[in-house]
Amino acid sequence: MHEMEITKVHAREVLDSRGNPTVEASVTVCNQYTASAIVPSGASTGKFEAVELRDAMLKQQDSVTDDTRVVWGKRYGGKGVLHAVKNVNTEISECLLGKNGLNQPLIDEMMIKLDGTENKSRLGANAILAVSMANARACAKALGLPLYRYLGGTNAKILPTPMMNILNGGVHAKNTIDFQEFMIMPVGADSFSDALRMGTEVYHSLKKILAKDGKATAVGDEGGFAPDLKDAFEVFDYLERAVGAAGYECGKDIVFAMDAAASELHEDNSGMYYFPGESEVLKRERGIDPANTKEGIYAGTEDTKRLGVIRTTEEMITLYEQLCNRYPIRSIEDGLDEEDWDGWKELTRRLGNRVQLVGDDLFVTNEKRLKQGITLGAANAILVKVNQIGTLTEAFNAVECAHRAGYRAVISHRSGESEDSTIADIAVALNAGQIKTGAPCRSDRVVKYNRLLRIEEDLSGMAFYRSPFI
Ligand code: 2PG
Ligand code: MG
Repeated sequence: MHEMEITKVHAREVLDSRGNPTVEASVTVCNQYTASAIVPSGASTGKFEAVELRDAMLKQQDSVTDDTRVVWGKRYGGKGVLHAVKNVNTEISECLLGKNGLNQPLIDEMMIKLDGTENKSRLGANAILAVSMANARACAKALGLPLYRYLGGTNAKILPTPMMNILNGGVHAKNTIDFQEFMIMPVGADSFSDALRMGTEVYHSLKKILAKDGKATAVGDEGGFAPDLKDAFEVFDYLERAVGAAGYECGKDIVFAMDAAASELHEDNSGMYYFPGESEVLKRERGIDPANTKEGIYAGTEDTKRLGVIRTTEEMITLYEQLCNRYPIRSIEDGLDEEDWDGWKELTRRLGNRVQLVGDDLFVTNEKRLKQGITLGAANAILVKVNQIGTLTEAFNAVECAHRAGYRAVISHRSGESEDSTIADIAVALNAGQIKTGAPCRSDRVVKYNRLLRIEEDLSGMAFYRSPFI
């Protein structure tokens, strides 16, 4: 069976975990096997990501009537994806009907060419990726193979170490924590199911400790708790307590990871990093109502003339060194801004031999940017988010490029997710060894963990789990 003719391509608008519209595509091969995939969506999106087409972006030259443009532009506050859906149901469908779905790289390339732009801004990366994923799923189904096996072949067997984001901050929560994600990695587990259990036990013990201290236990976008805490040191103190209370040893059973998402803190005009949460805590500690505060009345830095915790690149690197000296942090993602290449070089020089430094907004799953980083010696790992680049083939190429250069690859969700669990299969297919998919809370996160449990069972004793840091 060397041909899987694509006989139908269809898309629809569905909702993601934040209640925002997103694209779901269904692909049918051989008139018989239909599978669907849903595209995720980020909040702390990198400047260099492929374009997620939203209806508010409709232009005069786009092939819809003026009336439609107005109506679509208003739905869901402009966040509708009817234009991307239309692109799938017209141009993309016409282009792919009759083609061999088994030839995934060719299918992806045809869509890239059809789009014709550098960043998939004409048809939308959301339109293209939905079809790319649904096509792979349909072919796997037709062959009677689980997706991880279809994508990865016979050697796909490494179950990833989860990076579980149990404390949320930054743009994923409305609290005073400036860094976006604080994660635990159960590296001491013997299997994925064990790792998931350990991480989940720590999650529950953290909830108890926060509640006991009178802190909020409501959760952020990725299911982690989102209390008001002072700074990253206080967060890691809580994580250490939670690990201990759950009966585990920090640094041995469980290590820490964080995503600073520093591009969100970076100010292009000053070139520095502004910490609004830490600044807010400072104001509260001085007993002054921030609402009645005019910028500049407190002691800020001379450059900015306002109260605030502001750090230079050098100060950011020093902060990471201090954190890594104090806590068992093994991975830092987006420690610096997506355009601060010199800073990244210095960060890698100072911490790269003992900490995994992951480029997310820096690389945007884009082989070209990754190659630039490899040449410069910036970071030593890449975060892989399929919707940052827009096709499975390009995401896989980025992972292969990373591995060739001795960089690690972490397969990742977005903060806006759905019931789609494709990334769990991708992590195993590519033997990536690490997955970042939120807290063990909220079905949009848990669906990936549960899928990995099923894959582990499916591999019946051949599944392989080990710490990525040994
Ligand atoms: C990140 C992601 C996922 P977002 O920054 O790594 O955790 O967040 O999807 O909002 O970009
Ligand atoms: Mg990130």
